[in-house]
Amino acid sequence: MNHGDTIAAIATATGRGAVGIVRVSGPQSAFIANQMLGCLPTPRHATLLTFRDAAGTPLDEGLALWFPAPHSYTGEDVLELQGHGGAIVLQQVLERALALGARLARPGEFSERAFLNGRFDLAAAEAVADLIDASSTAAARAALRSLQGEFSSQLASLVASLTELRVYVEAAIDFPDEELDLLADGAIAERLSRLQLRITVLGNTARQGVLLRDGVSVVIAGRPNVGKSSLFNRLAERDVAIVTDIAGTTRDVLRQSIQLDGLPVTVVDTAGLRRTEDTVEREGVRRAYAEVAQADRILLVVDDTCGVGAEEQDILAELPEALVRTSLTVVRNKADLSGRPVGLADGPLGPEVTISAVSGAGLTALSAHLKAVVGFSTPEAGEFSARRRHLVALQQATTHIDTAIDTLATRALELLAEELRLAQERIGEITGAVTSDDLLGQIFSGFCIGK
Ligand SMILES: Nc1nc2c(ncn2[C@@H]2O[C@H](COP(=O)(O)OP(=O)(O)O)[C@@H](O)[C@H]2O)c(=O)[nH]1
Ligand SMILES: [Mg+2]
Repeated sequence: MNHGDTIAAIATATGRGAVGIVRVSGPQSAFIANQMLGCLPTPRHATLLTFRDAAGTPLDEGLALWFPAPHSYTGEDVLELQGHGGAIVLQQVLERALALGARLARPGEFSERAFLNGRFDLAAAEAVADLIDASSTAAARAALRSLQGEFSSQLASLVASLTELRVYVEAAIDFPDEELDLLADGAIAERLSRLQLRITVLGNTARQGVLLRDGVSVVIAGRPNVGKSSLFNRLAERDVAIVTDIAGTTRDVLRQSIQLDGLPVTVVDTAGLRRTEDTVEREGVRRAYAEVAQADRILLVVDDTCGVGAEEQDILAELPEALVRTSLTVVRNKADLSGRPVGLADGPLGPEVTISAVSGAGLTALSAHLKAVVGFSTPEAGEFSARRRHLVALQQATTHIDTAIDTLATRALELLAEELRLAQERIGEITGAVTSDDLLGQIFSGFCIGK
């Protein structure tokens, strides 16, 4: 694909640095190189050259790299100028490239061109950004695997299976006389459920990738003085929040980013939930409820020497029922006083973890529980990064396959074909690849139509 214009940008981070890189991509790149460097550098070799302005005055000296199309990141002619990493010097080099006919690149435009030129698919392009934004080693490793095609290759194999199935079904529709009785031997049903299983497995791995990328938020809530801030400090592994035996100590919302075996978690400490006349504390309570409503997981801390009482029931009554049912863990704190054994148990409101925020007992069980409830397993080989939109698309694809399985019973081949097409389209949305022309090509080349 040919994008008429040439783009340029400073590719390194702003600020002082040992080196700074200006990147140019597009048809004008060779002209820009010749004008600035006085020559076109040998392809893919680092050449030490002087970068000059229009009058021939040196702007900087550094390595010039010339990547002729299509063997470059974008698939176009690319010039990379590695000079000194100063704001002014880089700006001058960039402006020279712009004066020579390039325009300033939009964010992500080099990667966008790489995708449009088929250098990688959409999922891999997204992984480029995820690798740069990775907030943990595990997340970075997963993004690199996606970038290298771990996710894409599995999607491609799903699409191949779907296409193959569609070829059969569409042929049966078009040539009923050929007696391609697909339904008789149950082969289609079996292939559909195998496919369904593969999408589900892929979705589960993708979910890990989403968790690694986005993390989860855990909000600590409860009435005053039960030990919320003490637990918060434990999880943060330092004294962030003020702990006293005075009710109403915490009024602001406090946040801390932590990691549980590579899972990024934002832990939120909140004001004790109670009715109060104090204006400041009341605002704290309002904010606390707002945080709880957005939490991936709520830790309702109770003082285990008192247990779950009327105050806790009042708090629960304020929360959406669905949230309580799906996202609540009761944390029984002060086990050192109550004498209850620490660890995970089932309770009337859902899971309960008994801990002592003061001694740290039960904290390991609490982290293990948190990882388990959000569906996070310790990163292992085969992991790749993914985004929520991928999960949504995979989920929609399974819905279409489900419907396809249902239509088998009615022998409505057109409906079956349509559901398969929609499932493939959803997966194609992940990779950015599917067009109906592709499919037609596949069908005609795979089947002997004239027969
Ligand atoms: N014995 C004991 N005391 C605790 C424990 N956790 C918190 N406390 C005490 O309970 C009081 C209130 O703690 P704090 O963390 O400020 O509670 P918050 O109001 O819920 O944030 C403080 O005096 C803490 O030292 C615990 O596990 N055991
Ligand atoms: Mg507190």
